[in-house]
Amino acid sequence: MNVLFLSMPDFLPFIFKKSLMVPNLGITSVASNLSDGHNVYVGDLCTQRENVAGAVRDAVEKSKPQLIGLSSMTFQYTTARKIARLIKSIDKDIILVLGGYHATLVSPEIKSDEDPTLFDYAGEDGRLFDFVVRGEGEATFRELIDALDGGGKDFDSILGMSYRTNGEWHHNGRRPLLDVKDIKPPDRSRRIWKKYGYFHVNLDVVETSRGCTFTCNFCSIHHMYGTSFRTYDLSRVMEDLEECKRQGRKMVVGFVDDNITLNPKRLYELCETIIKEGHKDMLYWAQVSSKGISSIPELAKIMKEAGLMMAFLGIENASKRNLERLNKGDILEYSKQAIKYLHDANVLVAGGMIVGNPDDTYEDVKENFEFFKDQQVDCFLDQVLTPYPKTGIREDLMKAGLVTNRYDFSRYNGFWTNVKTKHLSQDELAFLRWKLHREHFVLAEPSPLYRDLMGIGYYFRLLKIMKKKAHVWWNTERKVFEQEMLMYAKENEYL
Ligand code: B12
Ligand code: SF4
Repeated sequence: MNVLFLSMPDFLPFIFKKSLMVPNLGITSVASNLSDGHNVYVGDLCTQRENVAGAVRDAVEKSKPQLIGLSSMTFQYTTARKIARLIKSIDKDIILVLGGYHATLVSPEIKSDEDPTLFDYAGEDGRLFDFVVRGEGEATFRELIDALDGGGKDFDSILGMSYRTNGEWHHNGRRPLLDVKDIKPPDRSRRIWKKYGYFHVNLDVVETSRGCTFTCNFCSIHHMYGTSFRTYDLSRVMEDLEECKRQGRKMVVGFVDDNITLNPKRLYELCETIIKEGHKDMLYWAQVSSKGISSIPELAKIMKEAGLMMAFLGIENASKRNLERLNKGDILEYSKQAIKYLHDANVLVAGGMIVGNPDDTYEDVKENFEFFKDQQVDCFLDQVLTPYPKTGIREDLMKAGLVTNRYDFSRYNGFWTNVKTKHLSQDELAFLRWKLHREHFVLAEPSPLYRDLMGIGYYFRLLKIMKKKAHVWWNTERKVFEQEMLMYAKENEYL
């Protein structure tokens, strides 16, 4: 059978279309775990943002698929639906399968009154798609392709799948989590477009574990993995790194684990193995927790030695009240310690910040930006609290009447403001966050570490800062804000 996978082009609107193209590991992994004998093609539409419709047509023409699998997060589903319509207009007989986070959230196991607004099985969504794969896709999708290929229609026994027959949808039971030993490593040679990267740097992604045992109430991963943590053998991780390296050119590898620091001793061992196996010639980034990094003082050092250049640290908030509300626990002191350890080891810190919590005032939001600046966080990843579907925080915010955009999920990416606080309207919050970001990050002096590590890049950044600053010489801040938002609003319109 000819099978094509496509991941969506939508990204964070403030990132230039051509600057950051991250491969989607989900579809590469599912594609690599099919039975032998199929022609499998993997296309990441983030590499084709300039002409998405043309790229889809081209991929369909060249690969002649009988079946196409689309991968989508919630904020990308509007685009996924448009691509599904386009595919059906090219050839109505192509079988369409939806998988990934959005598909997982529309599982019957986690029913909610809002379901038809996410995926309307009885409406157009239900007619466009033929199958929905919920949860981990490797085994479910393999069984589906085998069933279709064998000509059989015995879909009942395929766990984790919803399917349509004679216009009616059936939802099979949930599939238990896979034993990760059964998941074959991703085979990147199936990718049809290869220009991934961050500007001129080549970029790829690798996973060393799945899941997280923490219970932050703004996070969607629990519907995928519960509160479990499964790790791959280090030999499998090394094999995967080897494959990244074989693609040539200097490579930056992102570890996509939810929380690679959950077992700090294992992470230490992973770094030792990277060094021993000669893979420290690649550069790495990873998502880390404050507790994990601060638990072993030497951890950051060995991570740097193994090649880690940037850590995405989940600081989230400077207020203990807000950390409690996010079910994050009292991590403030751990965060300070983790930033210190990472900086001492010369690792850049990209700090996650969530503003727009229910009790936030102007001062509370400002306090967060000041905290990040005081701690010399190198890159601010400030987001507005987003009521992602079926999260605990969505329920809380709905009850409190603080969700201002309930159903336009295309705006659920942390950049757009979909809530208000008890003290700030949606518009005030959006403007405040934009203004403070400019004042404390864009217009601030970069941290000394950033300056050193960026080398010549630092001067490019200075130019960008000056250009941004210049805008407000002939315009009011409010005007510049409105112009920027109008520009960003068009960013994820591809078809
Ligand atoms: C790494 C990562 C990133 C990276 C790389 C993204 C990328 N291109 O892949 C970066 C940092 C860039 C990123 C950014 C964002 N991310 Co992110 N990210 C993740 C993370 C931690 C891991 C994703 C991953 O690679 N997992 C490993 C692979 C193997 O698993 P997978 O992708 O889930 O795929 C499996 C299944 O979903 C399924 N599947 C997936 N696609 C398909 C398709 C078919 C046809 C089938 C059958 C099955 C299938 O099978 C796969 C194998 O089992 C997840 C959390 C998580 N655990 O998944 C969040 C997550 C996906 N991100 C999320 C969000 C919100 C974002 C952002 C919008 C916002 C933000 N504030 O960061 C941006 C959006 C940018 C973008 N377009 O990617 C949310 C999505 C929530 C939702 N309801 O949609 C998640 C779940 C995190 C969370 N805390 O809730 N992200
Ligand atoms: S630590 Fe990260 S991955 Fe784990 S629950 Fe919290 S936000 Fe999700």
